[in-house]
Amino acid sequence: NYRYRFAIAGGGSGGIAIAAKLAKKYGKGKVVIIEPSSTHYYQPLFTLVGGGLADLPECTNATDSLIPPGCTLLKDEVKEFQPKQNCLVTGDGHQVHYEYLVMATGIALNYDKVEGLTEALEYSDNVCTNYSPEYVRNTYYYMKNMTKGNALFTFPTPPIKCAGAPQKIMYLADAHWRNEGVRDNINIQYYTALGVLFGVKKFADALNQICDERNLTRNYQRNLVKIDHVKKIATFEDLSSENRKREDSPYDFIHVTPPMGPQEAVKDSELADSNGYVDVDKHTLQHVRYPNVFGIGDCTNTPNGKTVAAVAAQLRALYKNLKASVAGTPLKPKYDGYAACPLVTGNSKLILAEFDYDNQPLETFPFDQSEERYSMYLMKKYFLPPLYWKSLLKGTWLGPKEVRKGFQAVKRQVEKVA
Ligand code: FAD
Ligand code: UQ1
Repeated sequence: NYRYRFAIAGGGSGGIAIAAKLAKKYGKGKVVIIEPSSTHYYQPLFTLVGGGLADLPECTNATDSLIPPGCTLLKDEVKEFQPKQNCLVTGDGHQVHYEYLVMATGIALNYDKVEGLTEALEYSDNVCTNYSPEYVRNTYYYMKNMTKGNALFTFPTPPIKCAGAPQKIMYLADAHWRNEGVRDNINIQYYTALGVLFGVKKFADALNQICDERNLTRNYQRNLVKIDHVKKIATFEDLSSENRKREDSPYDFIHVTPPMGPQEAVKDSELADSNGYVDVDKHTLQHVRYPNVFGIGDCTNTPNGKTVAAVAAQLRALYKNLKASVAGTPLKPKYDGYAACPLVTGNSKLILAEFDYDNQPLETFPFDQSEERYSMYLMKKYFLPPLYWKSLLKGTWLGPKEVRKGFQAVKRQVEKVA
């Protein structure tokens, strides 16, 4: 049995970042991270790996090497949460008692919810997904082999992490096939369970225009339910029809975004809401029933875009509120729902969508971010990965709020002078 002041369930983006902050503040031996995986991935780069613009080692580090000084890693999964007893139980049967618990278990990828998908990813040479490190490299290989026919890109029923990723890879594939001179022989179809291309109108308008110009067909309210990789047929449910009519669509290449859901151990626990996600206040990130439990990242039920960018912004509010909770003072700092989605729209082009809980744009830079820019692509490829490894995971990057404020102040001054 173990006893720690702070237990962190999950050592992904959010778990490591908050552990770093807590260990710095409260000292050695107080924080335990419970994480089963020996490899940690910077998932935002998966899109570029799938597009042949980065390689997997750039997204990869050993979990051991990322554990902040003063923290302990328990290489195990949490099997059971017992919040009434301030305790959790691991897969190996250890009990971990805590004063405070931070939930950071992420979201589960449910490939098995689409009939035939697991087999198709394993055994076919044209069904791919950027969402998992074991498959992401295939995307580019299959893309390179594709010279004619139907190319499909899917988006499942939400919530999912990085809601832009299912279409980013379509833009990269389109660019690749144009470069190869085979684009005229390929029919590109985007199938989304949603009724819109993107949740924030300003950016959706820009993306729709790109799709129109590049002949990328959008099919709305279509949810992938089955893949027959022998016959090469994808089956979709029409969510707009009364009895969810099924439609078959033959493919020669398909990029699938798997359905996602809460982790098993969380879903069945007292920490979950009725949908299975960790039930926290969307502004303070404190659990609504257990005040010594907080949540960060993809595992919670806050209605923000599930991204690393959101994790960074949440870290600011979470850390301050945890400190207040320990000190017995009122919780104040509020998370505004900030999330960012760097929409790669070509080999060296990017629309940087940033927005809040109300799906209103919340842009950092003093220019129109809905325009495709090379500078923003360079930022995604060269600036954000080191920002992640060297700053977010060390607990020192709390999102671009201060940068945004700085630009706004300069803009006001310039306007005054002019
Ligand atoms: P994760 O980083 O996924 O970590 C969760 C951890 O919990 C994992 O290590 C897991 O092993 C562990 N865990 C799970 N169950 C248990 C358990 N029972 N006990 C203990 N540990 C457990 N974000 C952006 O900001 N920009 C992007 O451009 C972007 N692009 C993306 C593209 C792709 C293809 C993908 C897949 C993601 C992308 N994201 C992007 C999203 C981003 O990676 C996630 O939102 C972010 O990593 C969430 O952090 P997290 O800590 O909540 O979860
Ligand atoms: C960000 O902070 C972040 O987390 C480190 C991301 O995830 C990789 C992002 O994609 C973005 C866009 C941000 C926001 C950062 C800036 C400088 C606008």
